[in-house]
Amino acid sequence: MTSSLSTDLIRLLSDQHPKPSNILFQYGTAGFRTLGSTLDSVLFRVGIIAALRSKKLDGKTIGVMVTASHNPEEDNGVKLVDPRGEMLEAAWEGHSTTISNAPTSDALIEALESLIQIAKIDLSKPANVVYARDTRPSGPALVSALADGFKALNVTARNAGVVTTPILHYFVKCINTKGTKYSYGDDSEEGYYQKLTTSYKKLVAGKAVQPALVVDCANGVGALAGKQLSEHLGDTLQLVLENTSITKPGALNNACGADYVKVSQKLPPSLANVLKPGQRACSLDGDADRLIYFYLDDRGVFHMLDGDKIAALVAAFIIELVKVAGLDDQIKVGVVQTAYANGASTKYLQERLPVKCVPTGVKHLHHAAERYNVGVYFEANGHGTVLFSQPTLDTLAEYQPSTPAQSRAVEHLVSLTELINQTVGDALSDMLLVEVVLSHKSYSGEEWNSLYVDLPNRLAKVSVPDRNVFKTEDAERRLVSPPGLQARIDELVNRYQGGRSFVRPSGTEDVVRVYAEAALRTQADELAMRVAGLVYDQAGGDPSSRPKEFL
Ligand code: NG1
Ligand code: ZN
Repeated sequence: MTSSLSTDLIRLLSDQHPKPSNILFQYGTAGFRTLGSTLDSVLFRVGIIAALRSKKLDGKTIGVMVTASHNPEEDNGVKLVDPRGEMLEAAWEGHSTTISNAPTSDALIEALESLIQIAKIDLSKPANVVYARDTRPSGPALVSALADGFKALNVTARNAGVVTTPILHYFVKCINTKGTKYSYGDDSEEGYYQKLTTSYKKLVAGKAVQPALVVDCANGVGALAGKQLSEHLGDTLQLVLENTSITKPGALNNACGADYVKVSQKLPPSLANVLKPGQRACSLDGDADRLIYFYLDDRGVFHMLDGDKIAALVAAFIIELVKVAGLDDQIKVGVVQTAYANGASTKYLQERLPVKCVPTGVKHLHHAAERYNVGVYFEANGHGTVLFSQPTLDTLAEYQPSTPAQSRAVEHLVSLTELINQTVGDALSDMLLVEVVLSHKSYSGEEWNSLYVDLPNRLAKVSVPDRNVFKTEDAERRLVSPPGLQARIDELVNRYQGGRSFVRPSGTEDVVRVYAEAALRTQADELAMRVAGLVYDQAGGDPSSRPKEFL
């Protein structure tokens, strides 16, 4: 192992992956994400950054996932996964942004040398990386640019192929805990499906088999994973996999998938002749880390069960098990949400357990959830999971139940810790979790939906010249910049019954997002459009091209 960079090799390879001069890259809430055709240099550089991150952490395995999740097919992206299977440490987001923007190969080498100094990286340490991609057409070329980055730093890299984002996170945690007392599982796809389905089967043993579940795979990698999961489930749960065209150009996330359902609040048209009234269905997103449920009622009216409804369902179930187990003094359950959580869900949950609101972005939710014994975190868009703290896992392992009912409840809690992905939101794991609860409670979609009634809401996007002028506080619920805009939003909100609205710059797209809710559907829509109009004008949008719907 050398203790300095092989600058000649880096320069040679970097010259094959030049940075486009007109683009400024940014490592945002979910890594780099933009048009796939512009990302070649970023992928090469991320290969090097992953190597340095691994060296910094004494050769622990770092994950790299190539995906743009729910975004359109022509987009792509890349994010790094830290050794415990979690999102990259915040300081390295900044390092990654700096390195991705070095204009030339020489500037790149200079930026790398500066990071090595600042972060005190010992280059003689080994570098280990595991990487994967989703089904996007731009994936293979981007992965080969990534591999050139690995070559530049002599990385031991394992290609995990085409898998879901949460499976990649699972691999990272398995590899880094192998052979320790915290061993998380077998680092193979088979190991993942076995872990999920074995715990699922334990949890539903003795319960009536649920009617078939329709799964919208968003024409993405979830189609591959769904098929494997279905085979492992056997007849314990029948999955009807829809939108599985992973090679059809333009199909990914197009009029289907979790984001389509959540944002449009509609049934994917492709399911119109598939879904029967009363039947349960769910949509995954393009990399299968988001999950939204829905059903049609007897009159054929569409009802959506989003991340907030999943959080409410799951939190209540876990609290009940903890109580039956006789552990309610020792194990406290809490929920973490973002400002996008429906106001009705927040009210419902706050009446029952501690609830915390944090800024958008998985890392914020994950870290806040870690502070509870059992932390349930879900974004309204369907991304989320449940974290069990190590002391809670120890409590469950050591507990001596005094009755058969207590013993069964503890076994169920232990099985839940195996079923639920502890690294990141996982649509397939979450789907089995929901199915477990529905089966235990004998709930139909309609009964689950009646836990509380969602306030009508609308999410809108506004394109502005510079979204970075929008700055927020109070977990993104209020704007501090541009000055004066928040007061004008407040003034509008006050005119609507049950009104709430907030504005923040997106961390994954070049837009500003506007959210609004109100007591009535028409009012929520109107409030969202009026706030969007204010944002457009304040941000210096051209009056002649002001979107019609903002008028
Ligand atoms: P941005 O683009 O920062 O709003 C979106 C989602 C986040 C999160 C990330 C990562 C909304 C409103 N925002 O972030 O919750 O999922 O993408 O994919 O859903
Ligand atoms: Zn996703």
